[in-house]
Amino acid sequence: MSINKGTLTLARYFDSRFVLSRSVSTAHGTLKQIFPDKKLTSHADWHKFSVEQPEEFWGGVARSSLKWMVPFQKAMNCDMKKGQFEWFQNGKINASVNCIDRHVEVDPERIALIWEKDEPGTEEKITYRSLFQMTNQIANLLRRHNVKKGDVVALYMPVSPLAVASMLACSRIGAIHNVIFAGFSADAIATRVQDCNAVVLITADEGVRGGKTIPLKQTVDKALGRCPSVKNVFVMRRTGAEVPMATNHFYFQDLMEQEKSECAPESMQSEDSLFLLYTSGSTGKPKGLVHSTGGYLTYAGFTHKTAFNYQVGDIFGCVADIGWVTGHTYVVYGPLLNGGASVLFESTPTYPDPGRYWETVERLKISQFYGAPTAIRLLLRYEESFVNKYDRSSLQTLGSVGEPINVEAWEWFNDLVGEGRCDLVDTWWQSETGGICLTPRPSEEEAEILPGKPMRPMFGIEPTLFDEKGNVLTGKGDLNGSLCLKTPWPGMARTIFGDHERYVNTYFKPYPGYFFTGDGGHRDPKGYWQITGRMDDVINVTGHRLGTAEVEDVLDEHHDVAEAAVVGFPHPIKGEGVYAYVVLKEHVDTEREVMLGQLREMVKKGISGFAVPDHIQFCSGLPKTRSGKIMRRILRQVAANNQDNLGDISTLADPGVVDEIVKNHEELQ
Ligand code: 6R9
Repeated sequence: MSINKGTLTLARYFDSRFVLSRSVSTAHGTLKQIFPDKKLTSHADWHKFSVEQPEEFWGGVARSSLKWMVPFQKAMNCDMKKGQFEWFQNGKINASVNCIDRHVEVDPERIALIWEKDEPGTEEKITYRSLFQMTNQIANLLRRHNVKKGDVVALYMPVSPLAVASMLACSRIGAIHNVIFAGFSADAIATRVQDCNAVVLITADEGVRGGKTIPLKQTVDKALGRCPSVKNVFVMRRTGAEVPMATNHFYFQDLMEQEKSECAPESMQSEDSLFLLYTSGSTGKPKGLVHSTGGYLTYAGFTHKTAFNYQVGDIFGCVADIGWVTGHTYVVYGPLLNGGASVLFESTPTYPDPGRYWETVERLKISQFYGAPTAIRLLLRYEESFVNKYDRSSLQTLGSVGEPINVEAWEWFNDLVGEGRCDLVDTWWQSETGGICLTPRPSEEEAEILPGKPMRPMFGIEPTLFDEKGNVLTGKGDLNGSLCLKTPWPGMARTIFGDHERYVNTYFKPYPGYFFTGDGGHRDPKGYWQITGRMDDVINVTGHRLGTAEVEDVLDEHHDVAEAAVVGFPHPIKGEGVYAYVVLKEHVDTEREVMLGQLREMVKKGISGFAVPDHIQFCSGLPKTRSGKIMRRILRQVAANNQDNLGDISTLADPGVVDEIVKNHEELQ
């Protein structure tokens, strides 16, 4: 039986949820409502329609799912060759109105956010009415401090309702938010703030994670000297710790209280920027990806609803930090656009013990649980009782994101956590794509879901593989190649802040007419998709993207280091670990252990703890081609303990360095 829960009151829905069965084909039900004249029945037909007529498809979705202040005239005007995209031309819209006001009008007491704080059992629930109030107060506060449409506001905050309200407050007044992950170092904050010229920085006295406090304000203070664009700093009280305050630093909540709880929303062009988010690329400097308003919102809301079969009344539990794109799209924008209740998870998977996720599922009655494979791989090492002792009957869909999920982790998640009765969706996407692009659901009701593969394209997405020569791979066999996307979709990033040329060169030049993802892909004879890993010098450590060049740049700064090369290697929990090869200058007599400590500390200070190399190997030279290019392939093989399989090394300028590297590596093990 298929029911439309949107027509039930919340109370009735909660009474009836375990009696009524859910239909996995809700996505198709939604599409039938949007396009009543289309006589399409199969998933394949709907998908074909979405990629062959993207203008009609996305126009219909955007019109029916969002509130427009001025309706758009033309749904799309895109040129994949030039990397130019315009969605919902001349339409005017405000993100905060769509995420909050619409729901306050119909059901102000509905829960919008559940703040799952670090200490279990201390959660706070925030209604749409109170989210509206907080957001409007912050919006007024920002305006009072001269923040204007188009200005950038940087956030360095713990996962919290005030962080969400700050993001939405920016959108209310047309400012662009730039959330910086609250685990990044002062140097990383400074680089990002300098790049985007943020005028305000919002932070907290301290963060709290896993029973420990994190000195956020102190870290910000170390960065501020290098951030002349920042005129004011607002400090949220999270722990109440005493922190130094300069004359332009203000306690956030104190000032908010003095503001009115209504603020007229700015009417934004669909293409105006909603946010910036920095992500690692294959060169040292992180890229500030820019996301649009109308297009991003359309894609965030639609993919959240369809990939997870989200329906009003469900409690959506995405445990990602808001500092990553997953937090933006599936903690904040997706759930709120759909009038949902979203969990803000402040803690860690093992605090106070490895049962934390499942205890939270039981206590909050989470319906969709969305997390990262690295956490699953960590948890599956503990006894099953950490899962079994909690009631998980509220769970309907499980999701995985951030890196490939290996079969063992998939099976543990699916069979033990989900008791084999939930859909487990391995979702592939990127900061660049704005939302999920490959996912087993939506699909035909009862369609098979196989372990460890995102399997199927989202509506509007047309994955394509290329071989090394730049030819499209076709045929029904097993295909491996460079993964590109053919049809434009509204959620894609529009540019790299301040460097449109880098955007075009990175994503649209490698395969003209296609968006290049940077990932390798595999398509099996049944047509199911799988990701084989990055094709560039980006590695994935505990689900965090890290450019090897970023780490190299930091190591190179050490006065005794002549050269460094960093590669990833397979790591049982982190997915990939960081392996650094370091060549010291001549006549360096610093002790090895001291040097190791200094290098590790530099990476922690320069980037963040997760970037610190697991192994640092000193060597007298790096394997290079005659033209001076480092042969990373060899370094990767050695780091992965595959030294017997180095392939052709005849093109090296000095093959002798390889013997030394292999020997030293073996001694390190
Ligand atoms: C959403 C997010 C993007 C990169 C991406 C790919 C890897 C993400 C994956 C996956 C295999 C999945 N990735 N999801 N690999 N299977 N389900 O993670 O964005 O931080 O930008 O990272 O992560 O390599 O290119 P982002």
